[in-house]
Amino acid sequence: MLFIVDSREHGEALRGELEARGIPAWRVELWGHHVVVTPPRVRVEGLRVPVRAAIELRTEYQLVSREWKREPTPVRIGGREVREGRLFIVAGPCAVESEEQIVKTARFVRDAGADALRGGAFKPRTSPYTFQGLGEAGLRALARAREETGLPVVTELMDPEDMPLVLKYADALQIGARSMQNFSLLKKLGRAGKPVLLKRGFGNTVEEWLLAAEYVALHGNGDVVLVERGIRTFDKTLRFTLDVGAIAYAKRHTHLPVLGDPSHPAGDRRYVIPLALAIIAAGADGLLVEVHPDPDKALSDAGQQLTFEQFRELVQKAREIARVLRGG
Ligand SMILES: [Mn+2]
Repeated sequence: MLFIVDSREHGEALRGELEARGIPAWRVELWGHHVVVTPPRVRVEGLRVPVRAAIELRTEYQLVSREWKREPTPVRIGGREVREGRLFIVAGPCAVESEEQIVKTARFVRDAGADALRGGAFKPRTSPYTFQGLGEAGLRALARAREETGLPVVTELMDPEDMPLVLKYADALQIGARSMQNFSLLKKLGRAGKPVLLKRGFGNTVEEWLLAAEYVALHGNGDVVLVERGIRTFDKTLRFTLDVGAIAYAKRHTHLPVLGDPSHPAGDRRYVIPLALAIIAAGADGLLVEVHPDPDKALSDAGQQLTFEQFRELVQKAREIARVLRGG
């Protein structure tokens, strides 16, 4: 149940009243609303505190539902905005490998039309023997690339203990597929004070993904961008199966911006552009895509990172598709 109230004071009073009745309640200030939240399907009658609206949702996720907040939520990253009706493109290498590599990539993707720079400094790798990322040196290189280009920086946070360090350098925190249900991490993100790009786990349902976003919002951070990046299915032709239906569904059922990552489901750079166009056609607000100055020599995900030339082609086609479908 969601209660919209007029002020922080009314919110506190209502939370107190609910808790006195044995009903767990959270008070949050999100998207310009004072909201008190209880678990779904709780029946409350005869409240003393004045409420502007009491909203019963049909879904387990409540705050992120579009059922009560019809207008889409824009999310600011650095000086830019991810929002409905305009493509937001985050581009950069899978991993930061050197300052030279990240600055070179940042310059190119900015000139080609990217809105933000991505690059991993802490890499979740399947094998413990492969490149694990440069750590803080990688974060410093990202900050250098931001200085050079003005592009805001998006990078993955894996370990909750690294949050203060990553926050020092990043404009937005990416939560990887493997961390999507790290609930203690999700709760901490509520107090991060910076936007979160929440990737869907490759073994997770859409509802689990939206409930992960609900965790972050319920703990105080409404700046969440959902990212579909492919799931595991019986089919092994491409690396993962891009779930375009999940994008259309998330756009309809939540008010949060939705991006798609065409690189990880493709696993092969020849398929990245077609998947990117499908992501946009399905209604996503933008892309998170891997680009490398010399992909064959990349230290991670070599096969799927786009060349500079391919990225230029992608941006052109992506903007054309967006224009045809929604005029922007
Ligand atoms: Mn990667």
